[in-house]
Amino acid sequence: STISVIGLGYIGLPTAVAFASRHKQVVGVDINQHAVDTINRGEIHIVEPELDKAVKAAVTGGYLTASTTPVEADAWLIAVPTPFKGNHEPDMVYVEAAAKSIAPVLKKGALVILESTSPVGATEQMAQWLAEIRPDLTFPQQAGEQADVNIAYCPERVLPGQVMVELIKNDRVIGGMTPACSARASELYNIFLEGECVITNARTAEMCKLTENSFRDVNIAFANELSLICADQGINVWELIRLANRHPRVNILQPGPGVGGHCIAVDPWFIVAQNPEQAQLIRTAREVNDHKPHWVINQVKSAVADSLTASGKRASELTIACFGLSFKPNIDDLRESPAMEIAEQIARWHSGTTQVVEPNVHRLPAKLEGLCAFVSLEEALRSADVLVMLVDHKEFKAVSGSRVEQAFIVDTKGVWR
Ligand code: SAJ
Repeated sequence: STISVIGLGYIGLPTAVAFASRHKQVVGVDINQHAVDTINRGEIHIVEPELDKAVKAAVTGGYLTASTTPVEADAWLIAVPTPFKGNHEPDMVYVEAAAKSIAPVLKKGALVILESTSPVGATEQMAQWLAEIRPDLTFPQQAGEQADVNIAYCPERVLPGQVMVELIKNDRVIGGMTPACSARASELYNIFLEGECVITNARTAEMCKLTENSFRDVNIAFANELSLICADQGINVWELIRLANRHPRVNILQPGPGVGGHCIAVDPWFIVAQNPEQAQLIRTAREVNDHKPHWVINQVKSAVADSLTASGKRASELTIACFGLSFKPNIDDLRESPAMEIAEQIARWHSGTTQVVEPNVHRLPAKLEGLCAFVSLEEALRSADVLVMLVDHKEFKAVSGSRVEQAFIVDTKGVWR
């Protein structure tokens, strides 16, 4: 039996490889010719620990091939992006395109699984798109348990940086359109899954994915709000959280420069878009987290003012160093990173030098070219007047407090202060 994965990104490619590593025949499909060519050479176009070796083995073993056009398969998994539009409404164009591309090659007995983070009702919508193109087949919305094609929503929930482990170990929510659909989907994932398949319906599974990331967003917003309150009250928020977390039922997350990545900062909006009246807390959490970078920039401006007063320098003679660009520690992923946004805004505002230190990338991202100087950790610590700690990379944590004691510091991660 053949498995086809549509979308060979951060979720689709590791999933394709997981099946291939269990010696299943897998065809990965992506509209990006470069990605397809790279994978067919046994290489990867994204960064994720252990993924390179696994792809190489799957391709050289003959279990994984990539293509830009769908071919026949027994099971399909759709793992394409679901971004939001300008008004924070989910954009389903990629799911729609994926569904419409596989519809012509669907056959009786096929299983179609949607993995992309989606608004409630998306799986039913996808089933509708398939049914419109294939009136010769029956689908669960018409034929229930007797349908020719089984359809389920099974969200991914892997943590970037630990995908290869979490993909196998995490429990999986299986939302079939019928119990038969759920049973087929569970059977498929059990090919590689060590975690458990937990069965529900498609709508609950869709909401479950959105809920998981909204839960995290709300909790991070709580920590970020505390950091603003504590700054105003002259209290060290890191100490405060450490102390509060000694309570057996309190577990506060860590404040930071804001929330980045393409999941936590996006998915809660799907709930808000569908239930604007009810989703008060979820919307406010998004706003609190989105506001944090602007607050940090203002902190930097006042640290700069203090430094100018203390040193008697002119602004153009003053050097600001930003530590970290990625959206979380010890990775090289700069997408939707609040640290990037802060560094860029500071550099545009500041008339002197703005330095950037990012041990996980080799050179300055194009967006910051001509704006910032890309320097080593040592150089920044030696030459900068104002230090802006944005990402708690291990290299930064290793710097002893005494080396940074002299400078003016804005520390969004509580590493140095
Ligand atoms: N962050 C904080 N404080 C914290 C924890 C995180 O400010 O205490 C920030 C991070 O710096 C980062 C952002 O939040 O900017 C998100 O990072 P993350 O590590 O919480 O999550 P992601 O985006 O890498 O992955 C999340 C995970 N979801 C949950 O933990 C509920 C992952 O399991 C999902 O599969 C993934 O989203 C996804 O694809 O939806």
